[in-house]
Amino acid sequence: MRATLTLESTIYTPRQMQLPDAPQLALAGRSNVGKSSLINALAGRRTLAKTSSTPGKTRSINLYRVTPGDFYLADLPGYGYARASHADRDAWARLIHAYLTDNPHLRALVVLLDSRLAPQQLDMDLVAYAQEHHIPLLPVLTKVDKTSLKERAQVARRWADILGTPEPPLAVSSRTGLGIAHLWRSIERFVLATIDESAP
Ligand SMILES: Nc1nc2c(ncn2[C@@H]2O[C@H](COP(=O)(O)OP(=O)(O)OP(=O)(O)O)[C@@H](O)[C@H]2O)c(=O)[nH]1
Ligand SMILES: [Mg+2]
Repeated sequence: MRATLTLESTIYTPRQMQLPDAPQLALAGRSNVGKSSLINALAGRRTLAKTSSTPGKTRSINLYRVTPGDFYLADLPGYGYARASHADRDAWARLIHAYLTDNPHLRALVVLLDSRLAPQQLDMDLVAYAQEHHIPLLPVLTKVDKTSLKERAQVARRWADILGTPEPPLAVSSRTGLGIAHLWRSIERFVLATIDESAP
């Protein structure tokens, strides 16, 4: 898909939460897992979303408008970085909770999972949270340029077990572009499913 992404709003607090009246998918995952890099890879641009090798780069919900298609991708701040204070963690939880619940336009949570790591408790907590709130999941294994096929397959199998899905998470690399076209197709499926549901 040839898409243009435009940063439309930046939300730091639940009070700033003015969401567009259009379908949205949100990218969530641990800090440093590669959410902002994935936004750039999807956009085919290097510097649209700010990335950093230091965890905790994205501190706001950044909403990107996708055209054509007229839907939104939200880059969420990452969780679980060691230097975050309790206050930071509370603020993160409140912001994400406010966004994820009470958002009738949220079509799916794209959960980013590091292909180099065994499933982490915080990631499993996020998955459980989404399942409790009936938010559809689109699981993605990131940074697969850093892992062998064998390592990746092992992590993917463990995640398929945890998620209770026959399909393993989608493998992507923002560095090489592997899996990006496939991810676009999956994203489009979630957006189009809405249109079908709302058809008379
Ligand atoms: N090798 C490799 N490195 C990647 C890939 N994606 C991201 N990175 C690197 O991982 C680091 C973190 O990337 P970000 O995209 O900033 O991560 P984030 O999830 O947005 O992090 P927060 O904003 O802190 O939540 C950066 O140094 C990126 O260059 C990838 O596909 N392959
Ligand atoms: Mg980020």
